[in-house]
This record gives sequence, C-alpha cells and structure tokens, in this order.
Amino acid sequence: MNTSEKLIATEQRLGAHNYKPLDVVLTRGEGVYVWDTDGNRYLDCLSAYSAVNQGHCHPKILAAMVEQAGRLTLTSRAFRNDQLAYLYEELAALTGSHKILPMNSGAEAVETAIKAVRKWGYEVKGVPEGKAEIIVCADNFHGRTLSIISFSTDPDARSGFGPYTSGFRIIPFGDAEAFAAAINANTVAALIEPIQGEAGVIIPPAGYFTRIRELCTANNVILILDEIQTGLGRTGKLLAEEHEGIEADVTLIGKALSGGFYPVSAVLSNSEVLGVLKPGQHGSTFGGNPLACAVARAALKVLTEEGMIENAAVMGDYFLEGLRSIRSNIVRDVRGRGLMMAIELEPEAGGARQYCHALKERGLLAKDTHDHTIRLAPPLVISREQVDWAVSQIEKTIS
Ligand code: IF1
Repeated sequence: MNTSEKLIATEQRLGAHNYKPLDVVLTRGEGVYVWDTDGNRYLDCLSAYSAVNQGHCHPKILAAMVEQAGRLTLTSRAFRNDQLAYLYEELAALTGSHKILPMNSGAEAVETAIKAVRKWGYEVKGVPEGKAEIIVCADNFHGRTLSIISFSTDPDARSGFGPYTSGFRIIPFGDAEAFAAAINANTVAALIEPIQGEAGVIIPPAGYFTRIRELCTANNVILILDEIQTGLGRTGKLLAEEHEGIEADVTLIGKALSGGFYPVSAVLSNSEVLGVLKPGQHGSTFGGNPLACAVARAALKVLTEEGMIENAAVMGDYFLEGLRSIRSNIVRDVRGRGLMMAIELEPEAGGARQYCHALKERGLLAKDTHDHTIRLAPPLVISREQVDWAVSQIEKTIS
C-alpha cells in the first residue's frame, strides 16, 4: 500500500462515514492547484465549496495569519481585542452594513440570524410570543444544525434527526407568488440563497428578488440572504444580490471570508435587527477572535485589491461560453453566474460521480451534486489559459 492507500484505509477504519470523498489525498495547495501525496497536480474546481475563492494558501493571507498567530489568537469576548474593530470597519465600508456579528461556521451565522429575527419579531414587529414564522425555500441548503435541517427538504440531511424545530414555512424557490401567498401577520423573515448551490446551481428567474424585496418591505418582513456560498466574489459581484440591484436586510457570509484558512462567518445587518441582541443573549468562544479577524481582514483585502471579483465575472463568462460550446449528447444543461457553474447531465448518462472520477484522472477536481450535476467553482484567481485547459479536459470527458 502506498501512503494515500494507507491514509484512506485508516480514515475508513476510524472515521465516521458521513462523507464519501473521491479517493484523492491532498497534501499541498497553491493558487488554483492542489497536489496529492503521490505528487500529482490537480486544478481545483471546487475551492472547498467556495471557501478558497482567493486561491490556496494565498501568501498575503498566510502572512497575516502567521503574524497574528504569533501575537494573540484568542481572548474570548469577555475582553476586547485590537483586530475586531478594524474588521467591523472594513466590512461595513465594503458592504454598507451598520451592524455586524462575527461567528465561525456558516451554520452558526444562519442560526444567529434566525435567533435575531425571531427576537425582532416579538420585540419590534409585535408578533405574539412563540408564533414567529420564517419563510424558506424547498431544496435549500443552509447548514447542518438541528434547526437548519428542520426546514431542509433533503431526506438525507433531515430524516432521523427529529424532533424538529418548528416555525418555518417552505415554499418553492423562484416563485414570487408562492412567496406572497405564504406571508401572514406572524411572518418575521425570509431566508433565501441568491442562487441555490447544493440544489445544483439553480438561478431564479430575473425579477424574482426584486419582487421578494418589494413584498418583504411592504409586509415588514426581514429579508435574509444566505450569501455564504454566493458571496465574496463567487458570482462576479461582491454579493450576488447586486445582480438584481437589491439589498437584503440581513446578509450572511462565511467560507471565503477567511480565504479558507480558518472558519470565520458573519451576520451583516442594519441596527434594528441585530440591535435586539443584548449582552448575554448570544455569543461564541471563538467568534470575533483576533486570529479570525486578522485572517478575514487579509482575505477581504486581497479579494478586492487583486481584482478577483472582476476576474470572476470575466472568467465566469468565458468558462460558461467554453462549456456551452462542448458538443455532447449527455449534457442536459449548462448554467452559472460568475465562477459558480454547473453541468447537468442527462439521467441516461449514469450519474455525475463517474464523470467527476474521470475528471480527477485527468487532473481536474470537481464535485457531483444530486446525482446528475457536476458543480464547477474554481478559485477566483483562475486565468484564461487555465480555463481553456479545464474546458478541454471536460470536453474530452463528456463528449
Ligand atoms: C457540507 C453543499 C456547498 C452553504 C450555504 C450555509 C452553509 C453552506 C449556502 C453552511 C455550506 C457546504 C457545507 C458542506 C457542503 C456544502 C455545500 F454541497 F451542501 F451545497 F457549499 F455547496 N449556507 N455548504 O452552502 O456553512 O456551516 O458548513 O460553514 O458537507 O456540509 P458551514
């Protein structure tokens, strides 16, 4: 057995089997590339589910992390640290938000938003205690905690984990009239992904979010956009909401907020919603720690200063054009926005996973989702030549 076979065997023996990864054991990353323990190089077209937007091991984020790690890593929020204020300032300047709450994982940001809008509902909107409702969409993905999976429509994510948290109303994604019909006097918020990632990169019809925004404003409903995957440049804009020219009341970011170095998430909001949380009512040991803040500051800086968002827009268009030019009788649809892309295969093709395996053999890492869809999301630093190479490998694999 070589090293990777040994490591895989140990994982199989000792680890919980809650994942079924491709059998590639990675040991090093740089920019758009990662290397396995046998020295093979791969173009990463997953970017750790869009957490590595800035490219693997970005030297400036690395330097910020190492510098801060040698100085101060964690104080808890019982005391203050000298990095948090700067992160607040920089995030506020970038996004226009007035209040920020730092957490660690994406799911924690979602949970935080749910808690805040419920409390807002009772204290500000005047919803009777215990009656708050939040509208969510079918086929959503917002994380793995109990409250979040309580409103999942994916049986794998939800089944067997009850009893569930109540207070969620599920409607179809992309259907503004269903949304209008679901609002009632107890509706405190709507929680929506701008583009559904796990569902297979589902882009709602044009005008959908404009209408959702109008309905939320008219009915005093908080619009929460989960930009944990779509945010921070992935779709060719800082936030995906910009594609429709709307503004959420609460925006959730995570993943690429640290460039993949560390779990950092945040709830961005106006003063009214996050203002309901008073000392002692919410928190986290690691949320807002100085190491996380220093890493996030560097991750945001390189994202904007190095033109990664613009590159995602240009390379996303170019990549999609390349994918659409592939002649193949097993492709049902090619879709995407910026560098968040998917190839949906015909059901007769026999499943996307075998194609992801074949792509791996050609040196390209991608992830299947929902049986028939290959998801593509390379780091935002990808070049034209690298897109050309990726498209040619994909063409050889599926045509
Ligand atoms: C897993 C998918 C991606 C997210 C959105 C919140 C979270 C996520 C829109 C939670 C997380 C991940 C987690 C990962 C698989 C994955 C995923 F395949 F499920 F759909 F990215 F595409 N909101 N997405 O996409 O963030 O708590 O994980 O930090 O295996 O669970 P987290």
